[in-house]
Amino acid sequence: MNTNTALFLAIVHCISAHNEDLCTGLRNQLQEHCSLPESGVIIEGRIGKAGPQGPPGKVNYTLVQEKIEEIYQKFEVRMDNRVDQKTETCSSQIKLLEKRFNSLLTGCEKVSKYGALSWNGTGGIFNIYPDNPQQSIEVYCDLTSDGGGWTVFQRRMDGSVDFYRGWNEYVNGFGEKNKEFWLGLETIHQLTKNGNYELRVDIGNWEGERRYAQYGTFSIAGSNDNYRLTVGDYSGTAGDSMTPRSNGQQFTTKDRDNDGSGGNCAVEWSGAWWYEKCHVSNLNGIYLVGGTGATSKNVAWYHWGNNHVYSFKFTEIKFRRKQN
Ligand SMILES: [Ca+2]
Repeated sequence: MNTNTALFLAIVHCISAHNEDLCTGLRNQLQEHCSLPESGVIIEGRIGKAGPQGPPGKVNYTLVQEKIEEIYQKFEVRMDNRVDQKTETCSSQIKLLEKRFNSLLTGCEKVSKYGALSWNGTGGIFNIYPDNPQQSIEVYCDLTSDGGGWTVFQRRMDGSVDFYRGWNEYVNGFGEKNKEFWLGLETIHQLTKNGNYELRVDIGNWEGERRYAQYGTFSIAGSNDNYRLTVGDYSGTAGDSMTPRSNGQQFTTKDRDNDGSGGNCAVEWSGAWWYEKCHVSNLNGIYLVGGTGATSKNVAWYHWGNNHVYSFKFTEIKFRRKQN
């Protein structure tokens, strides 16, 4: 029987017995009992009699501190676990998104300037993922010329890089992609071996004029065929100085003679190119500041350059996947 029930029964009894004193006493008790605040409220002062006195003691603050630390550490571990769990879920989701995004960036035809690692106003350096969304290749993309989408594989602009190099360097590439460079025959082959590609050569002279040669047909064979060039279907303003002596030729360097000459055209003309016997273009030749005093060993483009005796200030060679 709880207190409330006992009091209720007592009141019923006192009313039926007409006992005034008992009723008053019970009423007071009931009032006191019912006016008690709800649980959880702190009451100032003591209610009811004090209990028996306990033995004298002292507070062990070290123990209290230890207990608090133990509780806090448990709490910290629980929080860390939750944060770790969340981080793991988030980073795996980010990786998945990255993979999906990368699988879209198969070449310079698919990138936008907002994804550039560095940007110079008309093009920039990008990571592309031609075969595998986890394996990138760093390339320079020209996103402006004739609608953009070009992968640049050669640039001359100031003579800061030596282009008179051997076979392995022409296979693997050299230079810096936002300055003077050669991307590498093997990379060019790998990036163009599937599908149809076109070629563009941009040339600038020392008088500030730019011209171009564009080719609707372009492919480069693999190493087993010494990166033989197929080029054709010319259009442009610079004249066609690729098809006549370079179409159908293997690549030749100073230490690897694959040309149609009795000697080595790369040695003879101080370059590295798809030489026949030998050339009407020599864009990897010696860089001559000012463009004069040339001897065909220079950066030559026969059909614009007053035969061979003009060395150009600027060249860029690039390819793009054809849309159909
Ligand atoms: Ca030869």
